[in-house]
Amino acid sequence: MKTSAATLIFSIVMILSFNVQAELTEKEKSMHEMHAMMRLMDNALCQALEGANLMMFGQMSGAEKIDKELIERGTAMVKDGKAVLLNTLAGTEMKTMHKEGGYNEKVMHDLHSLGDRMLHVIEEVEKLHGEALKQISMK
Ligand SMILES: [Cu+2]
Repeated sequence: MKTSAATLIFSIVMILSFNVQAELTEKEKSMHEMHAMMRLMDNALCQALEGANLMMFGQMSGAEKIDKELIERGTAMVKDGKAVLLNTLAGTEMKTMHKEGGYNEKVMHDLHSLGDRMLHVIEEVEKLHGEALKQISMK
């Protein structure tokens, strides 16, 4: 009798510990996914800012033939950086994560507000460069 009770208790403990392990693994998995998303967002922001610099340089370097290439390349980099940010924040992967749940709410909230600010930075840089270009062409 004692043996079967011990076996039953052992089985219950094992089942419970497996459940706890599964839950931890799920949380860890979503934390890794969010971390990967943040790396992608960091890279997209750097790319867009570097692109904006190329555009600005192309507008004022005076190397006519290369300027066109700098501006085109810069424009593509800004566009791509913004697209990567938007896709990370609201694309299929993010929608799936939200549907499945199990992630850390605070980290997810912070990730989205960081992403919104990154987009804002890119838009501000674009606006400033646009205004600078207008000032140059008015002279
Ligand atoms: Cu999210």
